[in-house]
Amino acid sequence: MIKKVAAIHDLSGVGRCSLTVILPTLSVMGIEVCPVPTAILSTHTGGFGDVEMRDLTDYTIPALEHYKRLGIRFDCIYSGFLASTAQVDHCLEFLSTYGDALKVVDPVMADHGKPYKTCTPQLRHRMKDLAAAADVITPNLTEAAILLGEDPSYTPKTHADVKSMLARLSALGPDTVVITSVYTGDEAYNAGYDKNANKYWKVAYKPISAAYPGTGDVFASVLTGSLLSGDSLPIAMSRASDFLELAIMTTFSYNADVREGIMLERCLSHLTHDIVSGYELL
Ligand code: PXL
Repeated sequence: MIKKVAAIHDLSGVGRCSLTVILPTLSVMGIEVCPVPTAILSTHTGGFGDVEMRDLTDYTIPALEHYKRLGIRFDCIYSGFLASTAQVDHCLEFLSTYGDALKVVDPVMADHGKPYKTCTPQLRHRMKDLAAAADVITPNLTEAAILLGEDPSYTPKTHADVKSMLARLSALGPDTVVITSVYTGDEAYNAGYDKNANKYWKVAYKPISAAYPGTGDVFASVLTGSLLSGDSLPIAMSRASDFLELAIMTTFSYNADVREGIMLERCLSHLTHDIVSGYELL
């Protein structure tokens, strides 16, 4: 059977992020995506000036009610960029309605030590409630610090610091935590924790000196698709890291406008093969 994911994210017209990358990524992995848009934006909020945005807060619950009337089943509820604090409650309603689904929360709020323009202090505060209700969370380092009530620019110095962050995030509720874009010593990696197995994982990647928007969304999508296909956490992390490394290397080689995100169209076919280059215990 084809797995079905309700993806509660925004739709940004230009800049390859959120639903425009989630849909093709999960589709090519053989998973059906049912988008539940939280907002429509002309571009993402990272560098295109005055964005045209429509908040769809009044849409989420009526859409859920319709799915309930139809008896639609979802194997996974996957939330990301939210436009209002009310949408935190709407996501919680989705999660409690589909209690058996895999609950993936990507707490999209910030990056590189700074919150995104639209992410208010209230929304940052409430995102913790959503993370607490998840099975899997995929914050980047800045979002991880925010969820833990630390300074958004906090950077861990050692593996022990990273493991402490992972354990404290898991203590909020989720059994599986993956922190992306961690840098300690001279190594860049994605770090994961599986509470049930009590194991910490590290998947290293080659860093590139350009920060493309939407990479967190692609990472969380590949991870979700992989977990839904039955992969273990280190394999899922490895597939997501390897794919991102390939997509970023490809995009960088063309000297493309960073704001436009990664050249997914050139790389998606790689997701049809198993690419697992390696993982280590953290
Ligand atoms: O990729 C994260 C993201 C998602 N959605 C919107 C964004 C961003 C990051 O800038 O602006 C609208």
